[in-house]
Amino acid sequence: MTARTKLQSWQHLTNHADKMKDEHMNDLFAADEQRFNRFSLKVSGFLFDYSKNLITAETMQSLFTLARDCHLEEWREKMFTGERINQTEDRAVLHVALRDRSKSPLIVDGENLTEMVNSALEQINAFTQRVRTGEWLGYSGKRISDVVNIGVGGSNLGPQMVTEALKHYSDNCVNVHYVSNVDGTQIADVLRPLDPEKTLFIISSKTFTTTETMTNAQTAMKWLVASAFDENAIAKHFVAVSANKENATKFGIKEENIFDMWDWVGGRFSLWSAIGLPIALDLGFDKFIELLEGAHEIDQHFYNSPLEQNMPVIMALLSLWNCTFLGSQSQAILPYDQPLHMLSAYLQQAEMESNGKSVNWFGETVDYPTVPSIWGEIGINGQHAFYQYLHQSNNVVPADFIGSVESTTPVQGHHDTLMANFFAQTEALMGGVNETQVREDLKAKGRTQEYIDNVAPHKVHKGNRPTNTILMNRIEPRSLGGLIALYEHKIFTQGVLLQICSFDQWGVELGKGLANRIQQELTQDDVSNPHDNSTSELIKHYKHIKANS
Ligand code: G6Q
Repeated sequence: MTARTKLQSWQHLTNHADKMKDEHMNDLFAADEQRFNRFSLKVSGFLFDYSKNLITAETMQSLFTLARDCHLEEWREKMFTGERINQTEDRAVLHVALRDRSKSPLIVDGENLTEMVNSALEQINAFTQRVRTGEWLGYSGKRISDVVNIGVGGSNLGPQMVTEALKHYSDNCVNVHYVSNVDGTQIADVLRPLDPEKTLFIISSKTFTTTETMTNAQTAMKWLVASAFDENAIAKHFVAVSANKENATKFGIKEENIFDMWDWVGGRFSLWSAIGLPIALDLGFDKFIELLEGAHEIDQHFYNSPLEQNMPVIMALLSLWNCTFLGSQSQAILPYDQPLHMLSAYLQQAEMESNGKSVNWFGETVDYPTVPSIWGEIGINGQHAFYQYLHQSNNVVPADFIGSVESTTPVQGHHDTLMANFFAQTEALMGGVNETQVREDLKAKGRTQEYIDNVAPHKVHKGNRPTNTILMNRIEPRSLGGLIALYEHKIFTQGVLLQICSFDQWGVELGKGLANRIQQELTQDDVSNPHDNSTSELIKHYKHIKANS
């Protein structure tokens, strides 16, 4: 047994889950008229309804007891005060400091992080203004019209998701593009319509060693120099965001064009740092600050609220309940706002890279499932595709439904149709339709008994499928900042509950190393490394076709 499974509260929840598996939410709703009030929360413009989970007051009480047994409040304090809670990399975890504009000093290892953050924000502000007002000019004296962010993973997904979500707030001073894939098709497609004289590149890489990003950056530099016929043009068209100034400078980026980031900011939590530069360029610095402020409001809520009233804590406890105790293996993220179309891809990285691990803080293999796989799509599109599985498959997939009262782009007659679906789906997933109802319905429609007997079993929806509803007023920089922060703190909380090191990513590092080794084999005839039979044959086939085509 591991430390977690030895806890009395954990064991109690295991037994309680066995009993709850026989319950149906329809009965729980019927027995309690106050169920919504009991299991919902309003914070900073977010309404969080978690009443459509297979829970009772006892379940929640037991989960809060478990959180206290796991010393969640103490871990929360450690994060906010800069203790080195990223154990395997021996680093503090302080993305919350990036959005704290209070100016009160935060001293970590003798350095005042608040000062560092504020001066980095000033640098972002000054640069953003120069580009957006046309003071920053390209090599031929033209103003910048297009910005291409080159980066991958944490140096791409956050800024791109936010740019997409807030594109209706852009004044189109500049057009922002993203290149993350080393497949040359992507950079070729992005660069084709662009004018090198008016294009600015941001090379975003915390380590400045990531092969995909370095390869794309080199291609971008060649593209620029082929037009400018002068390497001096690079200084006017390339900036970098990196914690590795030395590598960025060696690569050819001028020191004054490098924006700092720090080892206490994890890649997947970095959009609040200069990694968010494309967001500031697209929307203007003020809106970037609103995004940070929205996140800070939720940071304060998470830091100061008791566990029972704490939205991210409850989100994490429900995920633990549904997955670790009730056995669901995946979770769907289903935004109904079109602007949030990249949210599930973003959260997939945030949650799965953070907690998709099977060894605890002490290096022991855990004896419980950790986090579910995260997947999803825009809800309406999903309804006409995979919702069949959500309603009637054997696997229960808990889902987060995320929607807004107002559309960012109101078009007569659309939003109520969208939201009618939003509400209908969680109702159907919870309530289902039993066989008696199906038979009565078919009978009322005048179907024959034979038809009813054949079809009825196929039309039964068992329901009892857990969903959370997050209802916002509207997508805007502040609310989006808050929404992301809610999930970040959910992820932190899950890590503490599961005793998982949430802030490293050794699984990502392994792939990076292996690819570098194989790349030598693909590009040099005399290099051949030992591999398993399958990998050797695949490489052989690739090289053979390539050599003969
Ligand atoms: C995020 C991960 C990973 C990382 C990318 C890019 O938390 O560490 O997704 O962001 O591998 O790394 P660089 O920013 O160092 O290029």
